[in-house]
Amino acid sequence: MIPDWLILSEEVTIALRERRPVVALESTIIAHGLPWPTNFETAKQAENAIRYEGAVPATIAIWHGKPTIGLTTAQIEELAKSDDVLKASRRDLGAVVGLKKLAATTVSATMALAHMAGISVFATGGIGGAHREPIFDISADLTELARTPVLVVCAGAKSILDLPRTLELLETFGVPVIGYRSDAFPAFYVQRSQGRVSVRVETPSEAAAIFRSHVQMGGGGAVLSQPCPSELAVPAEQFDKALGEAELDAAAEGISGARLTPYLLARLAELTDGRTLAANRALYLNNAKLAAQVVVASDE
Ligand code: PSU
Ligand code: MN
Repeated sequence: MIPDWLILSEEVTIALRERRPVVALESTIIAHGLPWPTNFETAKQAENAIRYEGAVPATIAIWHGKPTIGLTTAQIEELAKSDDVLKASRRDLGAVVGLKKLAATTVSATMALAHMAGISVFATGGIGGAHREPIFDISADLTELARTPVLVVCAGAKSILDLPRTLELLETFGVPVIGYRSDAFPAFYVQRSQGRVSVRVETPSEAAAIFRSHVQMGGGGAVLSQPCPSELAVPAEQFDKALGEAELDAAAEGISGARLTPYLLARLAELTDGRTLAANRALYLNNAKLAAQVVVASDE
């Protein structure tokens, strides 16, 4: 049963009732991850990519206190344009709903709401994880993956993070990292990290089969990773240099907590003349398409 406080669009309600494939999308990438108007264009393109594969997109946010599954184009545009949208991770859901706020949901909060609505596949750009030293900051995306049975399709974890630590935490939490046609754990804008996925697949239906078995045996979430398309991936040396500078800027400006990831992403876009932005867009659309293929394959 879907709880009555959860608002589902008519299209999503019908699709779920008829057991048609549905893919969840988050809204932090729209409100805080990408700048206007790239955010709005990319959000619409992600939805179109999902439809093209025969699935229904469900973009999720907290709309003035109402957890909403399946935003309208006008709502997506408002999130994309507005400067005062809150960023809600798992711990913030009670606060933004209780106080009737407008909030974008991160991977952790989107997973939680998607699961409550009965949606089990979700596409994003890159998940959060453990930040690099000396910062102590571990994304709630990891703990949500540990407990909520949703498959998160992504280009690995963000390249701004400590990826070996992030992978170790995923293993500790019992989260399978399924590599789509690649053994390497991708690094978001950068094609690959030194880390390895826990299992590799060649087809969407293999990924669906692993996820189904994982959940059957009491598992929580899983990651399905695919590298950024090679034409647009940022070379590792260029990325590392820009990140070094962005980290110094963040420290100098005293940026921490929920503001850190959006700050670093925006600063990196400036420092790379928009290369990280083009990579983010391409990898996100690629993930939306793969997520739809997996959910379509799960029904077969
Ligand atoms: N993927 C992107 N851009 C983003 C995000 C993911 O391509 O902005 C967001 C997701 O919502 C993810 C969040 O949950 O970044 C991580 O934030 P934090 O590190 O504060 O947990
Ligand atoms: Mn954090």
